Amino acid sequence: MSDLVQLTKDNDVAIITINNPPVNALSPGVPEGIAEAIEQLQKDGDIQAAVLIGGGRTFVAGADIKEFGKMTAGKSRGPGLLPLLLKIEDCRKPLVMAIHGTAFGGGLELAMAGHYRVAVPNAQVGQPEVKLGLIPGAAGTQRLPRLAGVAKAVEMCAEGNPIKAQDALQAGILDRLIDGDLLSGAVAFAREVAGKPAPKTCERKDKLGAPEQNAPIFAAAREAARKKQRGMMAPLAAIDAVEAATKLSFEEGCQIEQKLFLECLFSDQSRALIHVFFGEREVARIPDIPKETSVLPVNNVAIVGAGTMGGGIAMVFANAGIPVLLKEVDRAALDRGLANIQKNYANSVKRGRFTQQYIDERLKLIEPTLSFDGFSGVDMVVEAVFEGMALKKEVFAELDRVCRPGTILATNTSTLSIDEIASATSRLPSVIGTHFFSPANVMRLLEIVRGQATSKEVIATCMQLSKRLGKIGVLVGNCTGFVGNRMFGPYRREAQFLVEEGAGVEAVDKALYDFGMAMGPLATGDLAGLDVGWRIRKEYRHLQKPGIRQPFAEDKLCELGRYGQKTGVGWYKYDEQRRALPDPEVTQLVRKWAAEAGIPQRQISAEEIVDRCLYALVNEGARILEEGYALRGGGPMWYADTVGLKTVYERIREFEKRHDEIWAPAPLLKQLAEQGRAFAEFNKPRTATA
Ligand code: 3H9
Repeated sequence: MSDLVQLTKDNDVAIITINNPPVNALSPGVPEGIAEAIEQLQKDGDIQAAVLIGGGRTFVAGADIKEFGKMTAGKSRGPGLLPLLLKIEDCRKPLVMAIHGTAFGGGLELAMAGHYRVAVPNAQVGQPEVKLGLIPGAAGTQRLPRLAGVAKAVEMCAEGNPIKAQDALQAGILDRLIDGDLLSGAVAFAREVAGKPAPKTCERKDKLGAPEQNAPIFAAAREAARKKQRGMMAPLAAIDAVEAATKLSFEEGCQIEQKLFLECLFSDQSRALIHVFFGEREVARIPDIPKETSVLPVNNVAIVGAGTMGGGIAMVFANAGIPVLLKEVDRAALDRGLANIQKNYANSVKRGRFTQQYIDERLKLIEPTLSFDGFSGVDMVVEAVFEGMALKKEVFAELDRVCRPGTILATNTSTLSIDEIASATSRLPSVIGTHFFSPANVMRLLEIVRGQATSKEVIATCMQLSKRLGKIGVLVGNCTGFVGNRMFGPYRREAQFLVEEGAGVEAVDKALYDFGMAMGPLATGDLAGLDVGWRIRKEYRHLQKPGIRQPFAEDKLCELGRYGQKTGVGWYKYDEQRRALPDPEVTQLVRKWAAEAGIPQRQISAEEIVDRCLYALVNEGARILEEGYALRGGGPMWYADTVGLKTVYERIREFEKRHDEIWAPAPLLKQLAEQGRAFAEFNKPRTATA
């Protein structure tokens, strides 16, 4: 038998254990090992029943995602799960699936092919394939509705969110929860059912519902998928596959599922989402900071500044169960900050994201203060005051005085030099950037900015902390705007230029929304606050090269007090529910300013809008990669690779001819395009980040 699967005996019960760390994925060798174990236990006259369990931290977290790339490249025919699952279901001796950790994707499909399922209370089950642009491909869409009913199966397969063991028990996916030792509980359960006929999930029909009951479920799910997972093909395919389960035989339903699974597997969407899955894990790998690097404890934190960012960051820590001391300079600002936090939490309760009890517990973790008293007792400070170097240095000098040695001193600056901020302290190795994106309690990206002298322990701690906070921590180098805002700058610059050249505000946003962005760039500016960029531009105005075109519309909107959502007007005007409405006044103003600046007005196509905004991102991204401020390329670089770098390069050259040196192609882009290569192949010795 393969090393990945072991067969042992507890008297009359066979125990199959999968040992494929870290998550017992169904990699090559695992399905074969399970099949062999089933054959052996069938032949063994002493065996009356069997248990299948995962070794280590979890049951089976799914098919091996690495195999999908091999399948699309024609190098693998896939894990061959369907025949294995039929073999399990046909086994004459009852087979009990014992679940701890996560039974996800192929893991849940495996479990559902067993005759019974038991789990520890903190286990989770789910069909998360849609998050990879896929649908369950081993009869999950056929067995799940048979166990849990159509509505639950549609929800789980189309949305991809896991459910807890207790809910799974209620839904009929599990047969029993086991308190205490899972294996002993599962073996005892197996003895209870030994000798009885083994129920087959595929033969059940009692939960498949009637067409008139099912039709509204499918219709509502399709509508929700079109809205919430806009443009994604997998959720709709998952709904189609579950619908097939209600209309066709099990075998025919499986065939439909296979066809849809393969369509999704060979799509660009799934390729991109699988890239994201591994990318989000790859970011944890930093060449000069090995996994074993020691980390510092972070059991409590202090935050300086209770504005939009400080308040959001306080919520992030509180949500992770970490007590927060939240400091402001005066009572009014502190009260405003706390009121905002309460309002945000109240909204989450309204939307059903959190319960009132959860919120009450979080709020207890946030202790407001007007002084630095208590800062000597915290493990980490996050500074989130206004974006100005003089102020930041003042705060850090004070932190240096009041914090005990070893406290991590982090700044939430979005653009300023970490090294210069650190120079206000006597402890350069403890200073780091932790740049949260607005709204901090929602956005998943957390840039961790490495200063020249930041210690490896402090970096490793912040990287680990980001996971605890539910963020994707990405280590970046200390350049102006770091990586996120440095790329975002040219993207939003082009959005403004386009409006100044005659494109409508809504036309710019719509083009990028239709492309697939969650929001258009101008609406995003309104959400984050136009004054943030305005303040930063003022700080850096002295660095601007004379004679280079600069966007002016947002600065002028800010001069009129139009900061975006927070003032009720920005690029758009906002109603009570913060819904954006077109504002003809903005159009008139921009046309007037453009005339004053002598900018000729013209019709601009959606294609040009998308190309200019996205290729501005790509061009800047190429510079950042080449300069070593990012360790690896991200989403825009992946997109450029899919378009083909030669095409991207040529289009950028066109823009350069029309708009001058701001569009000069990045040397790395030019080089890769000429060599017929892609950003994914670029692997440069690291400088600023490692
Ligand atoms: C599927 O099953 C299709 C089926 O219908 C069948 C079709 C025929 N494969 O996230 P972590 C790696 S599709 C390969 O840091 P955590 C991961 O890359 C699949 N590798 O830990 C990482 O590697 P490294 C459906 C996988 O504790 C390491 O394991 N299943 C897989 O925060 C640890 O992962 C899913 O979509 C995998 N399936 O979270 C589940 N899963 O250390 C995807 C993980 O080298 N996985 N790895 O960076 C997850 O959601 C989380 O990993 C999990 C653990 C919750 C399991």
